[in-house]
Amino acid sequence: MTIDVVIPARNEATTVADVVAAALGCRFAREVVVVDDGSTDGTAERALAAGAKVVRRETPTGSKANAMELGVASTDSDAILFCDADVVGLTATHLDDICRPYVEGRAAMSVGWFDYGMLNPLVRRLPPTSGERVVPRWVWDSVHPGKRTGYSIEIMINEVIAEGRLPTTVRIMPGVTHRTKRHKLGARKGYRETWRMFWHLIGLPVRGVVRWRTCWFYLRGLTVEG
Ligand SMILES: Nc1nc2c(ncn2[C@@H]2O[C@H](COP(=O)(O)OP(=O)(O)OP(=O)(O)O)[C@@H](O)[C@H]2O)c(=O)[nH]1
Ligand SMILES: [Mg+2]
Repeated sequence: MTIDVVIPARNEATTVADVVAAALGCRFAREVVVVDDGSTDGTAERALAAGAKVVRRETPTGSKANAMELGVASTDSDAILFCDADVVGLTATHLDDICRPYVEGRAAMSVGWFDYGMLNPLVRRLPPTSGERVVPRWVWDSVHPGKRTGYSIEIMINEVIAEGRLPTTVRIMPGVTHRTKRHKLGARKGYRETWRMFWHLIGLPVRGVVRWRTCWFYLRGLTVEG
């Protein structure tokens, strides 16, 4: 079984090299692919120097999901370990721990949550929204093409898993955080964008884009490890 790592990155020069280093150290990962479409801060160069294969487009694809699609298309692995490029504190051990339940056949999807400290017991019971997750290629292929857009792609992957009632494992990645939109865009714009994203996600079941039973599945069907 092969697992390739796909890292969508747009203007993540600050963190991308460390994320690539963690991915290259993951014992289950074969190849590490960074997808950069239109970065202006040298993200692709840093990723390349750190040892990643870089899929580069001069023009933006328009969204994280589109970038992920390019990354998946550039590999032929059986499974994909997705990872955001703006993660801080990530190590190869965190990624090994995410992959292990999948490799050992205990989970069809295994997800890592950021470390929210005292909130961890609550957070890890929620439908997972973080980008750090391993899924078999067929799960990605099963996300309806019309839903492979924007920043709700993780919810759409969740939906495929929930519809199949497939075993899912979540774990906290101790010490791992990320550069939020506030860091990247400044406080005012960052908070505005974060709220926009939050309401968009909340609105998905309300607007019928994803079924309520997807949420229900995650509230009762998760195996929490670590
Ligand atoms: N290649 C590429 N990567 C993208 C694009 N949009 C987002 N990304 C990357 O996808 C990852 C997650 O994107 P973020 O914008 O941080 O979204 P998020 O982590 O869901 O939101 P925050 O909680 O605000 O950090 C990061 O590595 C981004 O650089 C895009 O259009 N193209
Ligand atoms: Mg982020």
